Amino acid sequence: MSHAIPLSDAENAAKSLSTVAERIVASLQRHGIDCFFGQSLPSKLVLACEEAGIRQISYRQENMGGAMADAFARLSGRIGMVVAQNGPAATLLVPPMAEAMKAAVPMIAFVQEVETPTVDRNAFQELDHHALFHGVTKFVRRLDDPARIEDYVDMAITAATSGRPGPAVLLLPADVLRGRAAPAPFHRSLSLGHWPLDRAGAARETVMEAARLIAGAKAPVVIAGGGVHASDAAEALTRVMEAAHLPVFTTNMGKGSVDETHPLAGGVQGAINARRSIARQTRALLKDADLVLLVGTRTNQNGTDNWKILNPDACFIHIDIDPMEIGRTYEAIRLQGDARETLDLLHQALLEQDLTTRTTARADIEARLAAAWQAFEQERADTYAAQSTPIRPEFIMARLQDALTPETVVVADASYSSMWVAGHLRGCHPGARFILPRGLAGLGWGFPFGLGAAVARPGAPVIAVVGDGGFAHSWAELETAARHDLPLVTILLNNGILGFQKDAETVKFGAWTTAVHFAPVDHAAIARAAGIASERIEDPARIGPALEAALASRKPHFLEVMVDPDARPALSLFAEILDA
Ligand SMILES: Cc1ncc(C[n+]2csc(CCOP(=O)(O)OP(=O)(O)O)c2C)c(N)n1
Ligand SMILES: [Mg+2]
Repeated sequence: MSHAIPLSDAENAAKSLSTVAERIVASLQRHGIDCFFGQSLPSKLVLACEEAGIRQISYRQENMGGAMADAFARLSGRIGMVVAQNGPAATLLVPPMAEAMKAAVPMIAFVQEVETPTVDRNAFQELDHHALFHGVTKFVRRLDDPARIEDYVDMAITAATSGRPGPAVLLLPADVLRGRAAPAPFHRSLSLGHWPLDRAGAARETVMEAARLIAGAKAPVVIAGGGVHASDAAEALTRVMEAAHLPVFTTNMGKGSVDETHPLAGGVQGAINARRSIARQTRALLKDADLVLLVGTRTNQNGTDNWKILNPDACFIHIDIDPMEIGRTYEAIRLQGDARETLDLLHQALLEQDLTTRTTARADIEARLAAAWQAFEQERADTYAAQSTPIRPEFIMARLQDALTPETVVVADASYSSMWVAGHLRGCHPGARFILPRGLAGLGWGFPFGLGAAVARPGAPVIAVVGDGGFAHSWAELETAARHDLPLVTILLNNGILGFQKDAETVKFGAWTTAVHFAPVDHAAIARAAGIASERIEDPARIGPALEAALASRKPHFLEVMVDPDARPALSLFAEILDA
């Protein structure tokens, strides 16, 4: 929904402002941006932001600031904003933009550009930013004309928040920022900093065809991806699930898009499908499916376990905002549109069908799913309840499960942290959020994701689960957490190794390289040195009470848990080891 402010106010405000930087700030306010991740640069812009009351959350390194902006966007429904210096600082924004690009998360970066008269003279820290950002953004422009400030801010934000969302960059030459703004030739009053910006549904006739096919199918299933969360479509998906009695599975990014304790919920499907996984127990339901409704998913390698878990002979229906994702691998009835809007249309169309086949099928589906969850609980019971030392990560997940509330946000780094969270926690309401860097699965995103999440949801409990390898990318941001007093509870799984790396090399080559074992690190001491309450935990009995106290403190808190280096998540790659 767009929120217009009275034109006269905007015009008056614009007239009374003098510099380009100040006029950019007025635009940011119009777009509802009240905070950003930065490190003072571009100085003129950041000074103007702070003067206007837009809060700067200061990062220690640009990689991390970009990841914070990403998680902020995923959880707030608003665009994430990050700012940086030209040259080396700009290069460090590339990794978080790459993740946001692949995961379809809207981000706007304001990057300083060298002074206009020095362009193409090898100015200090001059770099071809257009070329730099080309592969990781939807939009890169330089603002040169002091009369076109609003045009370019609005274009960049529109690019980020519309269609398939993603990062946009506005390059701001330092001299232009300091210079006087000129009157804007056209009025702009809309607020565009929320997403999805436009909510177009798929065409009615195609929706009707999809509804007819679902009503007539013998064994339809739903695969829900991250697009369901992006579109705030959890309730809409739940209505479709209920109306047509459809079993719903999710990808890692779609985790929580339906209540995972609902009798029609099948939990996460994908590559975590070996021993001690729910996916292993529900796989037969996918194999038996004669119709697959895909919602907001890229049908990527991980989500489909190498494109093996879906029956290729099934009829596919695909709802996606991005027309290129529809039919990428599985040719499908094309429902191109916003997930929430299209699911609502599908729901209405389903109610016009004879749903007798679906109604009759429900009891059997629920029985199969209940049996699957029960078999999963039995199979994982040994590790989930294990009081052993070093501690089993599954036991930590059991304590985390006890602590989950409808408001809790769980964030994880790539590698095993993501897999323990995706594979063992059970979201207990539609739209429960688990923020995982599955765009590219880069190491080091977990901790800054947690910080961005804590900014986006100030009242909510936020817990980040990270590995010792990935966390080392982000140590410096402990000071960020302390300085801004962000109530993030971090659980570090210290197994002393690059766990996935070591185990994957073992499976593939029967050997591992010298890089995978770390020297011992006292992470709790590092956190303490940065001013954060911390504890190293070696006794499993401490986990529950420590977690409870950390959450109750509403302060940044760091729990380093010494975990079993031989604990492996149920990744299909490890199927043979785990079954041995
Ligand atoms: C930026 C980046 N570098 C390298 C990798 C490759 N990689 C994937 S998992 C992994 C090991 C992670 O170790 P740690 O963070 O300690 O987690 P663990 O698996 O031990 O729980 C590595 C090196 C990656 N995914 N991203
Ligand atoms: Mg590790």
